[in-house]
Amino acid sequence: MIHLASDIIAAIATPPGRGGIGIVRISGPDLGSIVAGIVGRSLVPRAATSTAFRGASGDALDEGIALFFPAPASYTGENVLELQGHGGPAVLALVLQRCLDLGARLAEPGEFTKRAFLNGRIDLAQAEAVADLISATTAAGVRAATRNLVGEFSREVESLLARLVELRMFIEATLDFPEEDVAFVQAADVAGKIQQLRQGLDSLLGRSRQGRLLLEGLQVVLIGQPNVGKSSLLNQLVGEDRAIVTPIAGTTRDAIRGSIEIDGIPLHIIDTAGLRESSDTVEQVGIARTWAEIERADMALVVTDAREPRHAEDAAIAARLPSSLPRLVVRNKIDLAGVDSRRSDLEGATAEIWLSAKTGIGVNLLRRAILEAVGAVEHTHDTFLARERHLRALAATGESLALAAAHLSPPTAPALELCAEELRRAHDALGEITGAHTADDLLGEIFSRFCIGK
Ligand SMILES: Nc1nc2c(ncn2[C@@H]2O[C@H](COP(=O)(O)OP(=O)(O)O)[C@@H](O)[C@H]2O)c(=O)[nH]1
Ligand SMILES: [Mg+2]
Repeated sequence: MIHLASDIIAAIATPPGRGGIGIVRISGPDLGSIVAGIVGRSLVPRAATSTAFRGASGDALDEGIALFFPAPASYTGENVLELQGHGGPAVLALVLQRCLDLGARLAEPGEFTKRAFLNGRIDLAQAEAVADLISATTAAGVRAATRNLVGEFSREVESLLARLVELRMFIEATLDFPEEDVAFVQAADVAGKIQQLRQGLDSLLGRSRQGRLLLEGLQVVLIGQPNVGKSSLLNQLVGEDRAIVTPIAGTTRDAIRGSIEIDGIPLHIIDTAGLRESSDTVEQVGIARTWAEIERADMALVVTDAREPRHAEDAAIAARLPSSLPRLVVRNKIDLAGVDSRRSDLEGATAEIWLSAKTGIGVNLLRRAILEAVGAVEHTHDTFLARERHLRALAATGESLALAAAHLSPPTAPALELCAEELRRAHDALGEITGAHTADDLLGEIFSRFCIGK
């Protein structure tokens, strides 16, 4: 697929501000006039040429390295020129303006990468990985984005697609022989093959969900009765006094956030107003916010006082949490209760961590338990940095495959038509990830979130 853009785009590719080096990047079908106007001589492909960058009157605007990458072996697949000069905003603006005067236009955000996609240099999931790699804030996030960028995620998607296409071809072909179809389909174990596809898809979905955590982090909400030590625990986890701690119940009203990283996984810890019946209007608003935070959270830490581990109010709070929300019970203030953090029980759905938010004893156990509870421990090495869009597409594919399978038990002739239709839907949904079938508006949406120059 060769997409020929007719115009030349240019942008400053390095971040704004002052730096040792600043790069203006230019891409288009024919850069002859730009090279001639700025460099004044032809460039050897992919060789660094030390040169002045010249303005309209021949005066040097800057000097640096010019690099020419002829199509199609360039980032965009078009002819690309990189002018690597000095990293000052004013000098870069002059060089960029010179490119515009010579016929280029200012690139839109993500337009270089969009051209790379349209020219078949990378697929859509890889294009998104470019943006994710740039915005990754942790080492684990970078590794996961890079795996997408080099196409590992796309290869897994493509391999599932290939198996799906094969199944579709088989079923569509069988439909042309209505006499034989049912027996045929049974003999070929289509149901078994759909089942295998679903397993492959589930595995990919699991690893992709995990990868998303690496990029965006996990929302962990601290909840419990007033005064059990939620704010103290936030401060202890974050390592600084973020939230106000007092012996007065009802101190925390606004949800307070602190971000930390455990083993490369970003966690956003949210301290909330303690849950109790209150006649104080401000506290009531705070408690309403607590419930709103619980709705958005990936996991809850139910903080309790270790001196009263069987408090009825704690059980009532836990019972009001959404049943699907993963949680850990924290028994705080063990320094006052006279118990040991070794009492912690990390197994099972009722995992309990005994700690002291004040002294810090047992808090490391909590860090580990959080990662384990969200399954982040075993997966950090083969995850993919999936976006919401990918997760939705994978989930939609899975739903269609489940319906396709359901139509096969038993495989009657009309049901086979329905099965074929569901497989077609699954194919569409899965194809969206790498952009095999992608509507233009989706492309606009994806690339507009890039920075200019990418
Ligand atoms: N001794 C001791 N006191 C604690 C501990 N955690 C919290 N506190 C105290 O308990 C009171 C309430 O703590 P705070 O963090 O404000 O509780 P919150 O209302 O749940 O946010 C404060 O006086 C804290 O110093 C702990 O582990 N040990
Ligand atoms: Mg508090």
